[in-house]
Amino acid sequence: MSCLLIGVLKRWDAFSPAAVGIRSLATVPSLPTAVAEFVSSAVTECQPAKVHVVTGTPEETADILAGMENEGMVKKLPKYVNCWLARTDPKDVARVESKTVIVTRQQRDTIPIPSNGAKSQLGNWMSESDFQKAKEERFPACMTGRTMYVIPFSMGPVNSPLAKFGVQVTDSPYVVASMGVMTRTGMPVMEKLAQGVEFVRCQHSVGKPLPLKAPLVNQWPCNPEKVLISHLPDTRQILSFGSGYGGNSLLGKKCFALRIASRIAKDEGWLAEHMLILGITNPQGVKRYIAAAFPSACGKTNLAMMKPSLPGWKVECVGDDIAWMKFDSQGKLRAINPENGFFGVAPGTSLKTNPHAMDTISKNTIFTNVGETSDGGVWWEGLEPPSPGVTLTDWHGKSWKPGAATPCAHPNSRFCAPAAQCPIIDPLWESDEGVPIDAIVFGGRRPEGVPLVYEAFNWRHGVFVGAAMRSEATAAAEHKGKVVMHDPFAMRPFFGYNFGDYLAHWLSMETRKKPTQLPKIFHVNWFRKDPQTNSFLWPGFGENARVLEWIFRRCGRTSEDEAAKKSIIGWVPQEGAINTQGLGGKVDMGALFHLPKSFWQKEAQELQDYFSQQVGTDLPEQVGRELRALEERVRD
Ligand code: OXD
Ligand code: MN
Repeated sequence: MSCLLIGVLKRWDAFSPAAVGIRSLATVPSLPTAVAEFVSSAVTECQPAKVHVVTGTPEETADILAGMENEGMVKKLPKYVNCWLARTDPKDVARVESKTVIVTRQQRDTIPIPSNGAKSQLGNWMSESDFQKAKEERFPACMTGRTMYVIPFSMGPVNSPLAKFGVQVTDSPYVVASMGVMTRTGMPVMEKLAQGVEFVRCQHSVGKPLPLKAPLVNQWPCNPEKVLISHLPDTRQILSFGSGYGGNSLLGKKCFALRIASRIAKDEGWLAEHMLILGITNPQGVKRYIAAAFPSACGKTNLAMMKPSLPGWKVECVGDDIAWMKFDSQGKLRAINPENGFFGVAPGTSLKTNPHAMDTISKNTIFTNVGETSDGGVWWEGLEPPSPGVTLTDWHGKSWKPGAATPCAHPNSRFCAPAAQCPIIDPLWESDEGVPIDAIVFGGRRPEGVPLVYEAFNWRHGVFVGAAMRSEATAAAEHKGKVVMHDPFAMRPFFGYNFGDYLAHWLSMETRKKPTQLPKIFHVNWFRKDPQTNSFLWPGFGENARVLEWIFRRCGRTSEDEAAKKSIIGWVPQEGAINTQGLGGKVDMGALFHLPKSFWQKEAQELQDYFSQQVGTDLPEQVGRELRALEERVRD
């Protein structure tokens, strides 16, 4: 290929004295040298028809969306301001965990070796030679006829010492528009890159060169048979092929901010976690920040934006999915949200469950695979029925009626909205130094046996509680059915390196702080069910403030007091210590805190089997000791 259109707009002039027009590959170096080298090599491999360096201006985003609208890839939603609807190929609707790999020299750098030839549940390793083969089968000429967009981006506030940088090349304009929401892009990032900061090299293609051999479904290019989401942590590279959807294609999110970042964090002594961050203020005006890890689609966004039911309490949102946390020079754990937007699960989001999210997504939002109303709006399961006379179209684009056998919105349909639009965004959400974390909360969907809340005895026990997390599968990835899966630290699909080393890294945090400053660790379960009726025992949502109040009170306390007593699994609330005023006696607190020994004996056995089969000799001794201590405590 000899000619490329380098769409470098005016704002890049500092880097590109004369960079508009038809250019040869030789003009790519108008970008900072290391970026130009990366782009050149991607161009040579992928052979796009054009290269467009993304500036992130509103005009440019509007042009990109208008281009997609012309092609029928997105639709404007006239009911709202600057909102768009994309329908994907039904074969490209979720993260594909089975095709997500980490490439390292040794398998054990990526995953513990499971015993008895079992398959690892803690990630997929690919050898360097298999990766080379897979790459050569996919990327050469994969962008023929398409535009390669170059997106410089920052994860975290651009000037934060905790921020990290990336450059994503992609042939998907949908990805450009979404990355513009989810990350910080534009001139300040390019200036950092020009100063020579390190950056993660992210290469993405939908894998559908032009001309097409067969018509697209929903104008959504993808190549499901060839999907591969690969990570090279040693060289800080991500190569993603075949999917345009969410965590497979918005490479700043799961691929960078969790998988690659967890490895960088290990190397540099900090933590990259699948956690929301919220600030909570009591009626006296005392504020604490909490980070909380829940598996995908377990209500992190709802909790992060909660409207507390308790009078006088206030929750503010720092982030809903990812936390980067580091002990500062005072020994306090500080967290930033590396993202700039919310890529939230739509179904179940409503004025009742998350009024603040509903406000957030009322403008400048890209919706994907939700239902559409005849008056130009969106709809999904959990929302009020549309007004009389308004009809619905489902996520396939077919007419849909309530009560139909299939859902109107795909269960993993999403909204992608700027975080700054959240009405309760925390005043410090973009603070360079991050917010001080007082408590870390783990949780999952546990229909039986696991109480509403308990507190770990200490940091080491807390690390064990994180390692022991289990949860019912959800639609965020390709898993089917409601099977309870191990999901340690809610990171099972996102570990960037061996889980045993990850645990050792968490344990090592004890030595990085002042003795008094370690956050407390808790476990919550909003999803316990009444075995008789199969209905949830706890109302959840705004009522979860009652649990956060208890957590708030326990911060700074170390032992039994009027709020907490010791149990077989950790500190639990004393009777009456959770404020139930106003719940109207409808909630069976006894059932929510019942701790059947037989359940916990089975749980301990299950954990023993899991650790020995999946983690083996990579399990740190301290975690093994915590398991034996649990076995002791639950023995009859
Ligand atoms: C997400 C996920 O999209 O966890 O946040 O799958
Ligand atoms: Mn997530």
